[in-house]
Amino acid sequence: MGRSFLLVGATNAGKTLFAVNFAAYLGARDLRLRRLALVPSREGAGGAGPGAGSGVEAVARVPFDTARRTLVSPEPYKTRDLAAIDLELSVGKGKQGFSVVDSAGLAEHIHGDADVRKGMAQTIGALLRADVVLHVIDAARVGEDGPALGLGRIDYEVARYARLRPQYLILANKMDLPEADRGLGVIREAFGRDRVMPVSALTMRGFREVRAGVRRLL
Ligand SMILES: Nc1nc2c(ncn2[C@@H]2O[C@H](COP(=O)(O)OP(=O)(O)O)[C@@H](O)[C@H]2O)c(=O)[nH]1
Ligand SMILES: [Mg+2]
Repeated sequence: MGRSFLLVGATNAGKTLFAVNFAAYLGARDLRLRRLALVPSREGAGGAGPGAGSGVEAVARVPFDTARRTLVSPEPYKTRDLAAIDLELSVGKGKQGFSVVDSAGLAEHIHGDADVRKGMAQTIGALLRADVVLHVIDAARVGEDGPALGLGRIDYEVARYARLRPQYLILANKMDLPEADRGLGVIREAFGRDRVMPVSALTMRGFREVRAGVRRLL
């Protein structure tokens, strides 16, 4: 079954675009998507995958173009529930499977829509179980808003939970945008230089380093 890598972070940080383009980068033919139902894990460990006992709603194979068009959106809360993408990487002579789990974005306020609230609760549940947490932060927004406002309380909360997991990496995303360099500095200052990887989900910058990081953690 392999380990689960949970993508988590504020809404609009680029989690879904990262998931889709990283799968494409690893050479997958299409997106093998398992939508995970809102069923809590029975075992309570081993990630958010069905191996952990959570219910599976549906399995779909989605072409990358369709996924980018329909799943990625500037409008918040497009992703409302957990979706696992099954992937594999060559390791030595063989292949090792793993999954990248995309999650509903988190926000500070209590959202009016019950489905969105449920999605957030599910994300927090997954955060407490993930083998590896990939915390996605929009570095361009952090750069624009500056140190005081750029990092939302949500990112500090995610970091607090994520530090409890065995592995925790931060993807400083949108490095293709002009303000992102400054944002990267702020993020490193706040969360430590070692775990922060600069990436662009759009241009795939930094994907080689992420792949190397993932391979070490399989
Ligand atoms: N310029 C740029 N835009 C990005 C990048 N990653 C995501 N976006 C855009 O940011 C918006 C939110 O992306 P999405 O993946 O849906 O964010 P999510 O809510 O975290 O899943 C979309 O309009 C994406 O096209 C990136 O690396 N660079
Ligand atoms: Mg999303």
